[in-house]
Amino acid sequence: MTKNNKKILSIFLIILLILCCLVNFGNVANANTQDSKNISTPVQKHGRLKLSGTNIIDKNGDKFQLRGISTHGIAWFPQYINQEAFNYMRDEWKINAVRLAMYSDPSAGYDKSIHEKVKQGVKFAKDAGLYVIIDWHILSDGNPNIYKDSAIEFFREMANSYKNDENIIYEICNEPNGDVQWERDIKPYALEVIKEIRNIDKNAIIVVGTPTWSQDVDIVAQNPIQGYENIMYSLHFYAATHKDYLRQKAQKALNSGLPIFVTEYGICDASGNGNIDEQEANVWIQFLDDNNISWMCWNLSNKNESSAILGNTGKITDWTEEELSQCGKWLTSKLKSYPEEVVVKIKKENNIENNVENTTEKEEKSNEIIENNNVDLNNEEHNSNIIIVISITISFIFGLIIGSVLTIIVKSKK
Ligand code: IDC
Repeated sequence: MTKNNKKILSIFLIILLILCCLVNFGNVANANTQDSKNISTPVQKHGRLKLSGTNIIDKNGDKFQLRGISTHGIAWFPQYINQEAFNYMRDEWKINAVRLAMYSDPSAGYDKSIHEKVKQGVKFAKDAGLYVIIDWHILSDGNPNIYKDSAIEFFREMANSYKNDENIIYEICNEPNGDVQWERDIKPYALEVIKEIRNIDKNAIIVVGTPTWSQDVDIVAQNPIQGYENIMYSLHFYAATHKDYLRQKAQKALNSGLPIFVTEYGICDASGNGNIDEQEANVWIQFLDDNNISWMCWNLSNKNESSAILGNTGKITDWTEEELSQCGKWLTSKLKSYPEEVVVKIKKENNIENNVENTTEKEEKSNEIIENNNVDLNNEEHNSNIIIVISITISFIFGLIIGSVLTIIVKSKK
């Protein structure tokens, strides 16, 4: 072998070695990024929800509590329906659901064209992996039968669009009020609308409003809807107005087996404004947690009223603590106090223990999950170091073999 040939052979070998290493490093790095993209959203983790007794359970059969925020009327505050805001509230505040409040009375902004806004909101919720409540927000139109035909048309359209989605919840009449009774007015309305939805969407949870601005769950419990699965009933409270007597009504309904969903509550008075009662609000949340009742807080807007969670800011996402109202500060700290929605990699799901009964236990379990997760992450780092060392060794041996073969070929040709 000439000196020149030896030189060429050495350079070739070095390049080959570097290439082998690069390919192997590439694979390792790729595997790592894929892994960190594997973060699960609430819907990925919990999948399709259904009812078991008074509890919502997730795809694994575990008790599940939805916690989130309701928009204000989407005709008045459409700007907060945006992807960044939904992602932000999921990541920073740990919500797992949003409620899209579409007032049904034309005097409150209803028009068929607003359906598109709802659909936009549903898409953002889906892309964020959040559950979404589609709320036919009756209020000034206290009897749901007033706009029943529009309601049926609306829910047919929604059900046709979302019958295969796992994150949809239909709320068919926000707050019946005035001269409206369960058996005479609301139940017949609900039976008709539920039939229309169920013709198309066989599974999704449907929430039915209850008399007296969705407070009389105890009355409904005496004669609930039969013949359909996954039907829940709404209970609404405003903590500075509604106190123990309303919890007692709720307890009575629960005792009779009525599944309750707090699709709206405030920590101020029932006008949506006025005094805030944090102490009473905390008692309420404890009651809801103790009974695994899902809850959605009113409202995502910067309106100058105490139920709005934003202060005087024009921002439509990425809010800082200072930009929140008193209600917003209370709510976000409450949401963040739940450990369950800690983002856990999908493959770690099996570590999560099921059916955790109370908050202390919940916290312990969650710390366990975080610890397990940290141990797993450390293991992962350790494993990938081993992989890198093995890769280099294999590349080196591979290079040596090819080098030797080439040397033999070159020598034999001489
Ligand atoms: C309130 C809004 C307020 C608006 C009013 C009338 O906070 O800005 O002017 O509606 O549209 C409910 C209703 C909910 C109310 C809220 C506070 O579901 O629409 O929002 N509230 O009054 N039930 C009890 C209280």
